[in-house]
Amino acid sequence: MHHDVIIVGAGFAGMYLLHKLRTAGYTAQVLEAGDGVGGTWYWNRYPGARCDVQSIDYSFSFDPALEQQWQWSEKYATQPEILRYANHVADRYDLRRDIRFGTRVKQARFDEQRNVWHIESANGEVFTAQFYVMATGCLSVPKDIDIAGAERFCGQTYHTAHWPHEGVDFSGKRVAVIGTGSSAVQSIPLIAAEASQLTVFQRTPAFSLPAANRPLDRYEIGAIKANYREHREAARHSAFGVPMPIVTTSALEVSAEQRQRAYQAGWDGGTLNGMLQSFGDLLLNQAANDTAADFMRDKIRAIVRDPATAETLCPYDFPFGTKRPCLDTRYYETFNLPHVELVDLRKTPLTEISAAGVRTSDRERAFDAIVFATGFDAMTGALVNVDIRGVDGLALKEKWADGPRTYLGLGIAGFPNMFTITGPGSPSVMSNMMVSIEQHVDWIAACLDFMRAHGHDRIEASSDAEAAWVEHVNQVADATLFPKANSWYMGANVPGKPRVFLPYIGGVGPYRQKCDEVAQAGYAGFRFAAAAEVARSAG
Ligand code: N01
Repeated sequence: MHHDVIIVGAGFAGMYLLHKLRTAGYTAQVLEAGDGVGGTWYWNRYPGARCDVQSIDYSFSFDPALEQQWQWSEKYATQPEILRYANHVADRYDLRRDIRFGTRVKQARFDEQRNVWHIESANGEVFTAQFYVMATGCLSVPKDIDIAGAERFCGQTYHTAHWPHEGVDFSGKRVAVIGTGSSAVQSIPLIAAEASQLTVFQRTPAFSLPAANRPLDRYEIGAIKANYREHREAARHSAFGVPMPIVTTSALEVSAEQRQRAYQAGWDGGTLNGMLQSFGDLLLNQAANDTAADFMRDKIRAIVRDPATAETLCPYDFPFGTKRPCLDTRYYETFNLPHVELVDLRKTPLTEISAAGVRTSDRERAFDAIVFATGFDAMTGALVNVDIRGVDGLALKEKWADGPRTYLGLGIAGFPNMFTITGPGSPSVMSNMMVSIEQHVDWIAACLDFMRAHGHDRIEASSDAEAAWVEHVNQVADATLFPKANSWYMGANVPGKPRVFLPYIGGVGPYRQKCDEVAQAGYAGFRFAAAAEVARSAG
């Protein structure tokens, strides 16, 4: 089956791209491994799963009628509500007729003679298209469980990213949670509410802020909707895709009392970036960052009653904000419950999973269920999991052996007519994904229109433009504290993965401006060709 565009993934990126392209008169087919739309919100159904970007921001802006009609019920929407929204979008724009569910893409190969992508699914179906777009998300491939013996365990095992659709009842069960990132921080309080005993195995403590979640009342929603267009525009030109005042003051140039007040306001505000953006240098200057980290550790000590447990929950070995902070609802408070235990894997490393439970260097603990909240092969995992072959049969996996190389996180030299949405080298996970998704989709659609208008059949990022962009992405990251952390932003959570800062931290607004300038300059840094020229040069 031939289409103008094959899109992989029916999350928010794939859905909006399908809608946008169809409206512009292209034929497009989405291939989706799951049985429903929603991407990350289809898979991550663990208890407590919510978005920690506010609902009013974590939603599409492309259709004013949609944003006026849809009613979010809470400041931070739950996974089921976001999934309902995704399904509403699919129905509203009649997307399902061009989405093939249960179709996992295995291989994609570019045919240079015909200027066409050949895409093969795991069940042997073959599709062809002029353009191939990976809308596969940044956190969609769970990291392999790198703990010996996991297959030996006789009880139930779960991964937060592949939670059973029917839910899990932990009542009366002895439960282990391994990991303390966002997925664990959200699920631990709810699992503790059901389980008879909960043991949390922590290797690296996270910094977590209270979400201060609450229902949205209709007056508040009305006020937002009255001003939605301006709000969206501000988001597009902001640092992280959410409108926020830009503070340039250093944390070190104000008094201790002023700092405390600013941090307290950030803590009380209940947003992911509020505290981080209370001063201009928290992500740039270690001494400034230390003041925020000290504030956070004091908060943990004030909440957690047992001093030894509190100290174990205090992060020390990375600057605040350089591993993604978490937003929680009663996470630290959960460790005050008598049936909740925290195991510090730095003191007693996890040696293996046994038939009965989890063995650490000092002892074995028996469980009925183990929850792996161990994270993802972020940003590149979903891209290299497909065997993608570009010019001269070059494999993407091979090209990226030392880390991903892209031009703007949109195009890759050697892979003509292929785009990535929120790919490595773009703001992606350093932003409100909805804003970045819409920006990439709009940019790609405008690029295809440009090609159609100019009779171009092929587009490819040049190696020079790609090299310059990779250098810029690294320079910007190196000016921050991010490289100090062993984070998934750095690829450091996956054994053997090259240590490279994966997203672009230059800001959503400046990045958008750069992409717009590239487009206005006739897609500077990309090379175009007509099919005839391609065939001649190949021959
Ligand atoms: O994964 P993570 P996540 N033995 O990588 C530990 C987004 N998200 O699924 O740090 C023992 O953050 C690991 O320890 P360490 C969000 O962007 C968003 O929680 O490697 N422990 C860590 O504690 C988030 O950042 C939302 O030492 C092991 C944990 O497992 C991203 O997804 C909600 C281990 C993994 O934490 C990933 O979050 C959820 C081992 N062998 C997620 N291997 C919202 O928007 C790993 N760990 C709300």
